[in-house]
Amino acid sequence: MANYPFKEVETKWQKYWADNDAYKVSESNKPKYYMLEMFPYPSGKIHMGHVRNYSIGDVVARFKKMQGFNVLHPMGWDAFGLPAENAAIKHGIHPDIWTKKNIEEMKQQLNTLGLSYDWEREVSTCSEDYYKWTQWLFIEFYKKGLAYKKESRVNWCTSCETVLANEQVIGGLCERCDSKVIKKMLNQWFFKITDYAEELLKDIEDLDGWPEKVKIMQSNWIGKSTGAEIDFPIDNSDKVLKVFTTRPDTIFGATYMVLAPEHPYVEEMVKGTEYEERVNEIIAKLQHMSDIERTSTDMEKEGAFIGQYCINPISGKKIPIYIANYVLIDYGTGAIMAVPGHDQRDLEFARKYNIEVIPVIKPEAEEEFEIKNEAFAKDGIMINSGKFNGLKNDAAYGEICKLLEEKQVGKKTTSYRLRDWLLSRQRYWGTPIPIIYCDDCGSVPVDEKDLPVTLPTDIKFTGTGLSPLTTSESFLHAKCPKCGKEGRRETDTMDTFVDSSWYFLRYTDSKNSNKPFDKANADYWMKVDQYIGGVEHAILHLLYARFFTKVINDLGLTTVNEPFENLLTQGMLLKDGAKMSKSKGNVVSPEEIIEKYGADTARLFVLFAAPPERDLEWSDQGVEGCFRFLNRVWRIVIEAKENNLYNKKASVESKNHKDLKYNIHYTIKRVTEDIEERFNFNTAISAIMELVNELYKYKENDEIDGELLREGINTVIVLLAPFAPHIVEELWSYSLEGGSVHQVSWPKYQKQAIVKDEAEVVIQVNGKLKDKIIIPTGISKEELEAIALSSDKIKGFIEGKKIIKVITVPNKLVNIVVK
Ligand code: ANZ
Ligand code: ZN
Repeated sequence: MANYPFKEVETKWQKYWADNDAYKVSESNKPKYYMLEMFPYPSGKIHMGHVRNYSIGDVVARFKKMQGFNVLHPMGWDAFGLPAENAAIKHGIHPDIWTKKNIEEMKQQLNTLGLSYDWEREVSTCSEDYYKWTQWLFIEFYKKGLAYKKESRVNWCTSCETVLANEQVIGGLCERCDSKVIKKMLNQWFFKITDYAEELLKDIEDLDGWPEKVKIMQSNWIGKSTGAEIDFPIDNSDKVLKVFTTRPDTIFGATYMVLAPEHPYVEEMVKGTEYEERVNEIIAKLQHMSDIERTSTDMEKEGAFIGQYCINPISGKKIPIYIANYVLIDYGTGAIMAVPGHDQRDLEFARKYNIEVIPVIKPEAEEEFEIKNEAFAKDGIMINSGKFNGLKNDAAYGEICKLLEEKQVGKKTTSYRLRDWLLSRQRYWGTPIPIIYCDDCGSVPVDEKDLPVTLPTDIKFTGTGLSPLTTSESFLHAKCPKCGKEGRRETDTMDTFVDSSWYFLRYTDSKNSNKPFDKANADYWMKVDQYIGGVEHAILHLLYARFFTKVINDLGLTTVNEPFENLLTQGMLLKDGAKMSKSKGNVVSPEEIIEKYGADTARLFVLFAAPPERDLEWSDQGVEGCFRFLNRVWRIVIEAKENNLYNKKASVESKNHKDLKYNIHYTIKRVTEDIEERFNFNTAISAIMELVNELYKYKENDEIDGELLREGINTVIVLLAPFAPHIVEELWSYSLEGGSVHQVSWPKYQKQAIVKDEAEVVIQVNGKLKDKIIIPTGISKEELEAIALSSDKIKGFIEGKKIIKVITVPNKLVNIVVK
């Protein structure tokens, strides 16, 4: 038989679904389920990673719908960003045109996959009716003091004259032109995400539906440390040096101080001294180094004495002040007390510059204790620490903090690694920041009635560090919303992570033209019940989305405080053991596979080849196998109808019927549990494959029960519906079952059908195991006892003895007590 005509089938049903608004949803009083996959950047073509991500989501959406939920399953476009701007510079196409064309193409490709999206809720972050509300939210943040502008150090390419993200600086050089990158102070917009650091951290605990590894990454990114801030007076000066330490218990071991080279005190202290030149040398060297490089443990420690001393506020000891490459300006206070006995980085530095090492904690068991090449970072007993000697160091920690507070030279404190979110970009293709500068009124947010601040089209791509928006005269000039005087617009646009931090809320009410979304709608649909995307978003996107959700909640716009109930991070797609990527040239295009085998096969393969979180190895044979399986399903349905198999009647109750009934219902149970509890789509699919094999065997029997065969075949069609949505529609309609199979209720297994009708019974004599027998279930106690007593093995043990009593547990055990 020829292969099934997947092309006609798939086109036919895609059209049917579109014509019938099959996936349109609205708010109702049914229980809801919000299924969301991370929206794509409209690069122009979908790749296999998209196919996998969206197929996983589609299975869940279709399954939940069949279970009776009101399912929201939307799709949209993360449509601002650099590639569109680069295409514009390179090919002279306007970013807007480039982006819209890509969206059209990708949407068409997504539709060939048969994904159950409600396209009426489509959002595109670059459209005015979306970014109007991104701007509106920015202003709400601004009013709450959560958006502010400050001077900050940025990576600056000296040739492109533009700001670079940390990832764009490779070994101190610009990724694009290999020119020197320096640090430069620029006035930039920030979101005050640090105000939410504690809440973002604490609430991770309640994210039960998130993978552990993502929760750990988020915690580490927030990076909470508890410790103390301590003031060290600078000798011969009225200044104090404030340090942050997690180890106030080691204060007697502080033998030098270190300032970050960029610390404002440094310049003041060395200006005009013999130390100035060396210090400048070190600072120059550090400009080409990322924070990650600077703090890595392999990094060669380097620094210099700067000619001044501090006084240890507890011991009174006078200690030298250094600068060093391993101390960062924007963590803690940008200065440390260095304790080489107990901190490895300090020890390496101290050895290099011959600075004294004083151990102040020793292991409990050792008498003689000396620091060699390794700092002692464990707990122990205090030494060389005046009146604290002999205490355990954790007790000393508390005592020393108390003393610091009494003397008013320090206090317990908490420090976070999380920095405020720098959102300014000197770019064109992004959401304009809705602020007007006025000589009299300062920064003034644009009035709500004047939103959106639209992107002008009369711009030039300057190729300098200035935002292209500075070249638009029509854009630049605006009246101050407060006093009406001529003002000047902000020309930076927003980081695209801002756009994607609230899109899941917009989907709940995507057409609203009066507000970002209606509270009732958002409250009905949120949280997202299942969110699926790549693990590369495990930190920033998810953290920013959580931050936005919390602020939006505090603004009273929703009741939810977290956006995503369950999170699944899907694995990578590999081919020949390597990640599928353009640069490796090992890409399999979805178009090619769909052309050759159809969308149902493509979907089935990516779902069958591995569980969703795991990496998936591409296999041509695997794809072939899935295609053959769908053909097998196709043929049995056709054959059953053509040969009138459903009308057959069996005259006897045979074991074959019973076994098939068992298999049908056991398969329903397995598939349901595999989808619902574990997302083990691979084992769910293989269970369906096994049932198909059983059906093929069954129909070859002399006697078949047509009704039962029909039940089996229909079960296959229904269970397969979430995975391969087109072929099942065709087969359902071919079998004249009526309506769309996607409207059918998900089947429930019958409990009796999967009760095994045999049981293994243990026979004991005086509590000791002597025999095991298989019996039909449901026989009476007396019958079971009689069978047990007549067992040949048992007879040997009880012969000539007196039976005192027989204890019987039906289907399980018979214990014969003898004397
Ligand atoms: C003295 C000390 C003794 C320290 C000791 C550690 C061990 P986390 O846990 O990451 O928060 N530190 C503080 N600010 C720094 C900066 N801007 N750049 C580099 N290092 C800095 O680390 C806190 C510890 O890292 C602080 O505690 C400080 O060194 C150092 F046995 O102070 B500690
Ligand atoms: Zn003004």
